Amino acid sequence: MKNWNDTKSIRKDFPILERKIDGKPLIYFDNAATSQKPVQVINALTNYYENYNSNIHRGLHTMSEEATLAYEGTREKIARFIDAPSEREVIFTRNATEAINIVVESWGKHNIGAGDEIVITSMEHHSNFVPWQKLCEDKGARLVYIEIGADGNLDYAMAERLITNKTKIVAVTQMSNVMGTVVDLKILGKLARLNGAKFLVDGAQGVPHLPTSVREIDCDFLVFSMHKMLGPTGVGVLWGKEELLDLMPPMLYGGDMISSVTREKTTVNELPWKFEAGTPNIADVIASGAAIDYLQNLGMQNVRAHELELTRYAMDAMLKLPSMKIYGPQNPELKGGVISFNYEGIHPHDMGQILNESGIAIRAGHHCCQPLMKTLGVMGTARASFYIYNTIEEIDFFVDALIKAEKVLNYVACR
Ligand code: 7TS
Repeated sequence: MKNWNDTKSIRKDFPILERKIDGKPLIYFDNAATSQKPVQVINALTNYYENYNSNIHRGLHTMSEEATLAYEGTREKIARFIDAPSEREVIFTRNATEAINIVVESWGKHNIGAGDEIVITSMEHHSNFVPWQKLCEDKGARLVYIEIGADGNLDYAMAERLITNKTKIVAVTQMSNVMGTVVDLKILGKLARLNGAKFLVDGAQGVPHLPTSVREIDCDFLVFSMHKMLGPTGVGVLWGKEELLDLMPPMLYGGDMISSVTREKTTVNELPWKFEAGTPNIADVIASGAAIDYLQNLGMQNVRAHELELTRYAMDAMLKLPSMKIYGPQNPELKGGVISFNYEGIHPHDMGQILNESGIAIRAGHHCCQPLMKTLGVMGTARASFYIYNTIEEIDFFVDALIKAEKVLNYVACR
C-alpha cells in the first residue's frame, strides 16, 4: 500500500520526473493537459507487447485468452472505480471527446428535435460544447448556457431558471479545466431529473482528482480520459445507464460489434461490445488497469487532500504577488488543483516560455475554452495544474520563478 503522503516514494514511480529541462529539474505543472505515467503503467504496456500480444474476443489460444482477460479486467476495475452498477455499462473509446460524440450521435440525434433545449455551462471544454452546438444546428434545437458568477462559481439560481421541461439534456463539466471550479453535480442532477432531462457529466478533469460515484451523482452518462489519470493516451471511457445504452444504436459498424451477420441482416452485439467496433486499443486499455490500481491504492480522498494542500499553499503565495490575478474561486476548497492566472501586462505565452527556461511546464492559452475566455474578458491565461507527485518545494520554486519572470518580462515590456 502506498502512503499518499509520502510524495518522495510516489515520485520514484515516475521515471520522467528525473528529467532535466536545459539542465534544470523538470517541474511538471501541466497535469490538466495530461498526467505523467508510473512504471507500473509503463510495465503493464511493455509486458503485454513482450509476453502476450494478441487480439481479443476471438482467438482460442492462450495469449488471446490472457489478453481478453486483462482487457475485460480493466473494464471491471473502472466499473468499481466509478461505482457503476455493472461493467456492461463501461465502454472504451479513444478519449472523453469521442465518448461525448457517441452520446450526441447515438442518443442526441434520436432524442433531440426542433425547439428542444440542451443546457451546458459557459465553462465547458470545446469537447463538451462543439458537438452539442453542431447537433443544435442540425436539429433546430437551442443551446442554453448556465453562466458563472463573479466568484467563478456556477450560478445555480440561473440553472434553476434555465433547466425546464424544454430541456432534453444537461451536459456539464465536473471540474473546470481552466479555473478548477468544482460543480455541484447533485443540484444540477436533481434539476435535470425534475424536468425529465438526461444528465451527462464530463469527468475529464473531475474523475482523475475527485472521488466519483455515478450512483451518488445519479447521472445518465459520465465520460473521462485515462491519459489524465496516470494511464496511457488513446483510452477514454463512456459510462451510461444500461437501459439508455441498450436503446442507443452503435456509432460505428463493423467487426466485434455484431452478434450475427447474414447477407440480409446484421444483429448487433450486446453491451458493451456493440459500441466497440473493430480491434480496440488493447495494450493501452490493459495498461489503464494499472493506472486504476495505482489510484485505488492511494485512495481518491487522499489524492484530493494532497491537491487541496498544494492548491491552498500555491494560491496563498501567488496572491501575495503584486499584479497577480487568479481566475475562478478564490477559496481552494471550492476548486481542484488547477490555477489559471495572469500577470498584468504580460502575455500568458511569454509567461509559459520564461517558466520553461526554469524547467517548469505549465500551459498557456485558451485551454480549448474560448467561450469562457470571452466571459473572463481575456485572450488566454497561464495555468498551473497539480497531481499526486507534485510537492510544496516545487511550488516554492515556481513562485520564485514567477517573481523572476515578472521582473524580466516587465523590464522587456518597458523598453
Ligand atoms: N473535457 C474537459 C473538462 C477537459 O479538460 C478536456 C481536456 C476534455 C474534455 C477533452 O479530453 P480529451 O482527452 O478527449 O482530449 N482538457 C485539456 C486541457 O485542459 N488541456 O489539454 C487538454
